[in-house]
Amino acid sequence: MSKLDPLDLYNISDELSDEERMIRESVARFVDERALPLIPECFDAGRFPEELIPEIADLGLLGSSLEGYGCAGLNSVSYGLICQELERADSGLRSFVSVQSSLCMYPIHAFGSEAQREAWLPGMAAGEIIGCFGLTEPHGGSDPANMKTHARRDGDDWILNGAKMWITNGTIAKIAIVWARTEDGIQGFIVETDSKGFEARDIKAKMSLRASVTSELYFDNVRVPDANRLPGAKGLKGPLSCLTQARYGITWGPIGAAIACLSETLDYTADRELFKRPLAANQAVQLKLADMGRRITLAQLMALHLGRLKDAGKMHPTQVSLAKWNNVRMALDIARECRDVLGGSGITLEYVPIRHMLNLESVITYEGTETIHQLVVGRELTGINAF
Ligand code: TGC
Ligand code: FAD
Repeated sequence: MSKLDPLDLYNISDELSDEERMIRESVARFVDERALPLIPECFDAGRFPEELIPEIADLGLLGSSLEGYGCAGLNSVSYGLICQELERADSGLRSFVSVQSSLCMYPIHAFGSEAQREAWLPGMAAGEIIGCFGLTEPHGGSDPANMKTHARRDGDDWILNGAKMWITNGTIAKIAIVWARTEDGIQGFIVETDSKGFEARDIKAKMSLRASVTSELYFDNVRVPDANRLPGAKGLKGPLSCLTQARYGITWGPIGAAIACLSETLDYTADRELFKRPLAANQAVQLKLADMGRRITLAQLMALHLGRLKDAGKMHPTQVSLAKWNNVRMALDIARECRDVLGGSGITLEYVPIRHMLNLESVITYEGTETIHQLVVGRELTGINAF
């Protein structure tokens, strides 16, 4: 019998097309050769590696599943694999690509006018124009229907006032997709960040996603031309549809983080000798490792099936909630357990688990907290809205 790959126990790779495998391998190469040598220092310094943006763009990873406008037009499984490989390096790198692709380019592609698509998407695919997505507000992100940021019509313009909180890429963005209450319901605006009255400030002293930019946005009578309003989005459905795209990517990303943790822990427990035998020779340790293999395999199967459903146009948002909940919880628990198995070494940035563990505390909170996704699934099962 041939030996199984400990990080792919069900040979998921065999289920991928040649193109999907090739994409995964090229992103994996970028991660190993270019990202991983930089990431621990970036995390330590609290710095996003902006110097990687041109290479990320050259690989076609920005807006990769969109058609036209300089985008690669890949399928959803390929987008998932991209997220998985990037998050094998760091959740911050995957976050950057999620926000640019699913939260900024997707709404322009799906809800924008032809002029907006032509004006913004090619530069965004090339990594020359960075976007951020402003939905969450300081008084409570789980309930975006209660947003206070508002836009008032003034001739051919809109006047925007309010604030957004916890915004990835905020201070490096050239445009912000801002969701605001209007007389005609919630609408989305492409706000140029050099507009008068717009301010972005970095949130400091984060203990999670340190290799990512997280900001607050302020709008003080910002004048936005009506030409920058997304004409195809009315109501909360607009931003929630963007979240479905990004959450889908997040069902794959944490698998990469979990794989990175398990891989390092397998090496560590094989090499480390305690009580005259390798740590991996203890039943108590093998039980932990086997359980990690089980949980990673289940997450891989879930993500792949979800991706195939999405590519067939059959994916339901509740299925995304189920997978986001399961796969982030899986990765967070595995990162914490790997940190423990590494003993004292596990608390340093020399090994990956503590960095992934800290990052995953954000991943389990953003794009809908674990509780929100549990309640979405509960609502589906019972028909009762418990929010
Ligand atoms: P509800 O009444 O359920 O729905 C309002 C309308 O939206 C539709 N809808 C969806 N459409 C697409 N995808 C989804 N996932 C959708 N969920 C709902 C729904 O059909 C309805 O349409 P219509 O036509 O009937 O009007 O809305 P609700 O107010 O009860 O809220 C439901 C709830 C709690 C699930 C929602 O508010 C929610 O998801 N809250 C969590 C908010 C959240 O996830 N924020 C994330 C902010 S962005 C972020 O975190 C980026 S991190 C980026 C990174 O760095 O990776
Ligand atoms: P709250 O909504 O105040 O929730 C607090 C607690 O209450 C949570 O545990 C929650 O699960 C629980 N809770 C809420 N409602 C219920 C209920 N009905 N029943 C039981 N428990 C409940 N947002 C953006 O718009 N754009 C971004 O780019 C972005 N990037 C982010 C990056 C980072 C690093 C982080 C940490 C967040 C980011 N967010 C972004 C915000 C993120 O989406 C919110 O943090 C998240 O939606 C939760 O909102 P909140 O932090 O206000 O918590």
